[in-house]
Amino acid sequence: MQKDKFYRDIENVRHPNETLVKTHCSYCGMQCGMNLRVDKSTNKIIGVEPRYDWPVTLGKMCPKGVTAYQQTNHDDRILKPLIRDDASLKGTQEGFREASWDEAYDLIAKKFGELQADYGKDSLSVFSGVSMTNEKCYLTGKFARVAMGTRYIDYNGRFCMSSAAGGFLRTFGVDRGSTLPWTDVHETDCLFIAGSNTAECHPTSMFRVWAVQERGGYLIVADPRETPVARRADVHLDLRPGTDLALANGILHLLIKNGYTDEEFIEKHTNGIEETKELVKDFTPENTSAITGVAVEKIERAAEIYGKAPNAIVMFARGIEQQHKGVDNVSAYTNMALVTGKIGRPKAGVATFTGQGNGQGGREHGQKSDLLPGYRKITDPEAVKYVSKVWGIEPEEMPKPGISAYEMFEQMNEKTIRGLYLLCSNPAVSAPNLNVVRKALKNLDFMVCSDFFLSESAEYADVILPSVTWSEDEGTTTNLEGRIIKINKAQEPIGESKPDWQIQVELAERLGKGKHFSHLKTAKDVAEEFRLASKGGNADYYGATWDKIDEQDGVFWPCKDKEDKGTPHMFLDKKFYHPDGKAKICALPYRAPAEEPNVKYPLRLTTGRVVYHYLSGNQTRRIKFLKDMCPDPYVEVHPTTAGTYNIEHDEIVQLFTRRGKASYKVKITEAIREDTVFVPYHFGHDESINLLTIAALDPISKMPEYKACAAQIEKLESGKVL
Ligand SMILES: Nc1nc2c(c(=O)[nH]1)N[C@H]1C(S)=C(S)[C@@H](COP(=O)(O)OP(=O)(O)OC[C@H]3O[C@@H](n4cnc5c(=O)[nH]c(N)nc54)[C@H](O)[C@@H]3O)O[C@H]1N2
Ligand SMILES: Nc1nc2c(c(=O)[nH]1)N[C@H]1C(S)=C(S)[C@@H](COP(=O)(O)OP(=O)(O)OC[C@H]3O[C@@H](n4cnc5c(=O)[nH]c(N)nc54)[C@H](O)[C@@H]3O)O[C@H]1N2
Ligand code: SF4
Ligand SMILES: [Mo]
Repeated sequence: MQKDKFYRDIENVRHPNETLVKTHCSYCGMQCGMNLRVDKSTNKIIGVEPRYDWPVTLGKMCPKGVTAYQQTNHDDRILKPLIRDDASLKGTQEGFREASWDEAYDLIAKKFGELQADYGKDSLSVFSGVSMTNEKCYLTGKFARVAMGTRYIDYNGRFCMSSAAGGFLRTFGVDRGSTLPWTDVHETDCLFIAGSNTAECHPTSMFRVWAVQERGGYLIVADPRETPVARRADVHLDLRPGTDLALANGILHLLIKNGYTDEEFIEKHTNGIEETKELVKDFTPENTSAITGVAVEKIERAAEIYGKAPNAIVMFARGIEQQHKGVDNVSAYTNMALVTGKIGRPKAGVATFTGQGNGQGGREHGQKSDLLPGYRKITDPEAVKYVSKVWGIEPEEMPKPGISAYEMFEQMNEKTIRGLYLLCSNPAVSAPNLNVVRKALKNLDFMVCSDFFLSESAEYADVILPSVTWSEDEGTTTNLEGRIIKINKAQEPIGESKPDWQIQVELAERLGKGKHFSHLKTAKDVAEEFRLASKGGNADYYGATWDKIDEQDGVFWPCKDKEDKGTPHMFLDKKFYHPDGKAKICALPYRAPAEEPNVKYPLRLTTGRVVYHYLSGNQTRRIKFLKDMCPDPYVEVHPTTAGTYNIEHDEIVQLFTRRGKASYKVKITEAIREDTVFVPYHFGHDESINLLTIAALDPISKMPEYKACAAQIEKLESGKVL
C-alpha cells in the first residue's frame, strides 16, 4: 500500500520533460536499483531516484549512490585522448596535450610493437578493474591474450575478492560470493558478520540486518573497531587485527565441544572433520582469548548463539580477507556453517560482501592471470581448446598463466614488464606499499591509461584514453548475490569519450588482430560472444540473456540455457562442486600477522573505508557533497593511546611503518582498540596510507595484508591543532 502511495507522489512531482532510465548504481556490490532522470530536450542526465521495485534494495540508496550521476557531465571529464611528449614529467599532471584517436592509436600500436619486437610478447601487461560490465571485463581478458598476446594480465579484484574466491574454491569447489539471495538475509535467526563495516560499505543491507534483531534474532560482529553495525550487535568480538583464524578456530572448538554439530550433514556432505577436530582442540576459549584479545565470555556467547540458531548466515568482508592468511580465514569461518549443517537451504548459508559493483562477475571471465571465461582455468587444456575456438585462435596461441597484481609491479621494476595498458583502476593509490608501485609505474617504457577522470595513476601515463562512465554504455554486472543484472545507457558519451570495449575493438585492428574483434559493433554483440564463451564453465551465463534479466529482475548464475531460470540458492541438493560432491572442512593452523608490533612499532595499523568515499577516491573526491562531508584522511586513535602520546583531537601527527610515513589529523574515538589505529585509504599523493601498508601476500590468493601491519605515531613539533 505504502509503496503505491509513494509511487503516486513521485509521478505527481515528476517533470514532464524527463525520461527515466532503469539502471543500477555505479559503485559497490549492492548495485542498488535506481532510475536516472534524463532531460528530454538536452538528452543529458539531470538526476536520480531510487527504484522501490528493485527487490534487493527496495528504494534504498547511500550518499554515494544519490550523487553518482554527477560524474557523467562533470567538468573534470577527460574529453579527448591525451599524449605526453616529455617523459621527464611522468608522475605529474603536467605535459599532456590533446590528440586525435587516430594519433593515440597509432602511437600505442607503434610503441607496443617496438617493445614486443625488442623484448618479446610478454614485455606488455594489462591491469584492469571490475567497475566495468561483464562484457568489458570479458573483452579485456580476450584483448590481453589475443590482441596483445601477453600472459601478463591481472586486475584490482586481486586486492579485493581474491581471498574470498580462494576460500570458496577450496571449501565448496565453486566461487559464488553468496550461497543465497539477499532477500533471505532478514529472515534468518542469526547473522555472524566478520570484518565488514556493513553500515558504511554496504549501507543498503542494513535494513535487513536490523530486521533480524527486530524479529528476535541475533547479531554477532567480529571487528577491532566498534563500527555502527558492531555497536548494535548482541556480541561484539573486538579482536586484535589479524587474529581471525584463532577466533574462528575457537568458535569451532566450542561448536564441536558443546554438541552443536550436525553429524549426519558432516558424514554425508563433507570431508576433513577429523583433522579439523584434532586441530581446534587446542583453541580453548582461554587460548583463543589470549591470541585475539577477546573476552572468554564473548567467545562462548557467540558460539552458543550461532550454535542454537535454527538458521544462521556467516557473512564476512575485507576485514578478514585482506590478510596474508585471508584464504584460510574465509575457509575457517565457513567451517562454522559446514559443521552445523547451516548451509544449502533457504535462510542459512555463507556470504561475502562483494566489494566492487561487478566484483563477482569481473572475477569470473578472464581478467585474472590464471582464468578464462566461465571460471575456466587457463591451465586446463579442455578449457583452452573451448575458449580458443570461440576466439578464433589456435590453442597453442593461448598465452600461459601470468602473475598476480602486486607481482606485476615487481616485474616492472625488474624490467621484465616494460609496457602497461591500465584501465579501470588507480593502483598509484590503492596498491599496497606504494613506494614499490609508484616506482614501477615510473619505470615503464610505455604506459596507456584509460579513465574518465585523470587519476593519480594516469599521471604516470604516456597516453590517456577517455573512457565513459557507467551511465553512457550498457551491459551486465553481477551483484553481491551472484545475480546478473542490466546496466542501461542513459546518455550518449560526452566529448570524444568511448566505452572500453569499443576502444579495444579499434585498437585490436591497429595491432593486426582485427579479425578477432571487428564483428563486435555493439555492447550487445560483445554480450552474445561472452555468454557463449562462459557456456559450460562453472560460472555459466549462457542462459542469462538480457531479456531474461529484464523479465526476472536479474538471473542468478549458473544459468545454463533458455529454460533455466537461474540458481538463487546454491547447494539446495547438497551437492558441492568438488569431484566427490562434498564440501571440505579445513583444518587451519593459526598464523600471526606478517608483521607483529614491537618496541619501535608498537601499534597495529589497519585500513579501510568511510561511507562518503569510494576506493581510491578518484571518483568521489570530485563530488562536492562527498568531499565536503569527508575532505581529508585521518587516523583513529583510542583516548588512552592519545594520552600516552600526548596528542589531541585534530592535531596533525606523523604515522610511520617500516615502509614509509605520512601525516594525518588525529580523530580520537573510543570505537577502536587501544593497540590499533585506523586510516581510510581513499586519498592520493602524500596522503595515501598505502605508502605505509605491507605487501605481505597470501600464498594462495596473493592478497596483500592491508588490514594489519606494525606502526608508530610521532608527535610533530609543528603539530598545530586545527
Ligand atoms: N563507502 C564505501 N563503500 C564501499 C567501498 C568504499 O570504498 N566506500 N568499497 C567497496 C569495496 S570494493 C569493498 S572491497 C567493500 C569493503 O567493505 P568492508 O570490508 O566492509 O570495508 P573495510 O573498511 O575495508 O573493512 C571492514 C572492516 O574490517 C575491520 N577489520 C580490520 N582489520 C580486521 C581484522 O583483522 N579482523 C576483522 N574481523 N576485521 C578487521 C575494519 O575495522 C573495518 O570495519 O566495500 C564496498 N563498499
Ligand atoms: N590500504 C588499503 N588499500 C586498499 C584497500 C584497503 O582496504 N586498504 N582495498 C582494496 C580494494 S578492496 C580494492 S577494490 C582496490 C580498488 O582500487 P582501485 O582499483 O584503484 O579502485 P578505483 O578507485 O575504483 O579505481 C578505478 C579507476 O577507474 C576509473 N573507472 C571507473 N569505471 C571505469 C570504466 O568503466 N572504465 C575505465 N577505463 N575506468 C573506469 C575510476 O575513475 C578510477 O580512477 O583498492 C584496494 N586497496
Ligand atoms: S550502497 Fe553501494 S550500490 Fe547502493 S547506492 Fe551506495 S554505493 Fe551505490
Ligand atoms: Mo574491493
